[in-house]
Amino acid sequence: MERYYQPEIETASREQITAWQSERLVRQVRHVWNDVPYYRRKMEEHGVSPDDIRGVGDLYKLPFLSKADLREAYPYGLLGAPLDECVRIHSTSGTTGKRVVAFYTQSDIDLWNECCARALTAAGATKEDVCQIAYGYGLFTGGAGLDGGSHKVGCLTLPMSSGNTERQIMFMRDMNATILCCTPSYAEYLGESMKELGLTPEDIPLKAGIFGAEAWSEEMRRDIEQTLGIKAYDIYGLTELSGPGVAFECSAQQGMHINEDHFIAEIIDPETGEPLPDGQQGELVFTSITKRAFPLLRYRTRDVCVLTHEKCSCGRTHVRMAKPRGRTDDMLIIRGVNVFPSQIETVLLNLGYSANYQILVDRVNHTDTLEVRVEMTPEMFTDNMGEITGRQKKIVEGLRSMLGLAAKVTLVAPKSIVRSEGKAVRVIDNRKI
Ligand code: DLL
Repeated sequence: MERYYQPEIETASREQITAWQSERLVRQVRHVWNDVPYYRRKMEEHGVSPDDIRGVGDLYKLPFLSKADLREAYPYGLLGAPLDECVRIHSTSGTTGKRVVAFYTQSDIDLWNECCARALTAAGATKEDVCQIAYGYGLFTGGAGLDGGSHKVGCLTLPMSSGNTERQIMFMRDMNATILCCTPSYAEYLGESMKELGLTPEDIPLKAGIFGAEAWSEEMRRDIEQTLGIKAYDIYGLTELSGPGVAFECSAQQGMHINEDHFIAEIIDPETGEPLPDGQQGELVFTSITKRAFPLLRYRTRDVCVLTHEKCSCGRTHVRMAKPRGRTDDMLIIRGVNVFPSQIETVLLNLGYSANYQILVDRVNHTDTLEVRVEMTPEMFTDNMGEITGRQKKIVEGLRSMLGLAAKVTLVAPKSIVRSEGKAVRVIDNRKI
């Protein structure tokens, strides 16, 4: 019944996985050496040739690729297949500098769809399910990736794209959607809108959600699970490697299994570039070993994460990544203290607030300032100043004990912070301007 559970791959022994990875890595290195002059030059500068790479154990010899390389090589410099063999591009939103454009051959698309199909299957999807896809369609990979996976599993697919929340809820109810795919912040927004319409979890047919594309905390997961009455699964990926489905959660919900037959994962010390062992936090680096059109070797994601090879109760053997804590470039340094937005989110959700907040950073008289604006939920809304001050004080204390920093906290009225239909933008750092 579960067509895209592939136990021969997903529960393979470590020896088998390493053998596949070694064979594919050797082939991929030859491919980029022969077909991607930009990468060949990088390898030559680094003093390494394909003969030096005999297996996964030699991965560390290869140079890293970074976002800066992708910008420099834009648009065709890292292309690994003739353009007439490419059938699609996708692109990141590119808030700073040039966008990243990734190319796909048909076989790259097929493998990507397979990764997304595995993710859906791990969340319980079968061909009996109706899968509502509320990730954006277009250059963003979320819509197209989950759409391809949903077709492979055989679900009835609702290609909604993001936005138009009332229509989402209408289709969800009329078409009996059982699986929802969107960003976690949009899932929260959908839940909030349902409540406003007087709908309870019993009124909606959903059983599971597949949420990713941005960092979200365990507290936010609990919140979404309660509001929508579903099991909420995490999914991870990035445009440069294909899109969603690089890693996905199983029913154990103890980290995301990385599709190791397609990607080799490493954790490195972001300062020194040294590989770190299991359990140590560092920057996630990926090597794609099956992609033809856009084959990236040792690509630095800037995502801060931990890996574990410990046995998973679901039976899958592929290495798991913890929820990314944030990105090295999301990390705020406030008065010398490293702050991840996800830490602030944890404090707020533990105190009963929703994930509708904004972090404002500025510099006044040469000193960094941190302000957190938090929405009151409709239930806690009041104009009693004493009560508001008391609540603000509690949050300030919570933030001080989590971060070791004094923050200004401002409680604002429900629905006064703009909602996101895609990835939420929660940090406004005015120091850079
Ligand atoms: O966000 C691909 C995607 C679409 C993943 C739908 C999951 C679901 P990009 O726009 O290129 O691709 O952004 C990639 O988003 O490096 C992470 O920083 C972040 N990210 C993606 N998934 C997660 C997640 C898509 N589950 C960047 N948790 C990545 C935390 C995530 N961060």
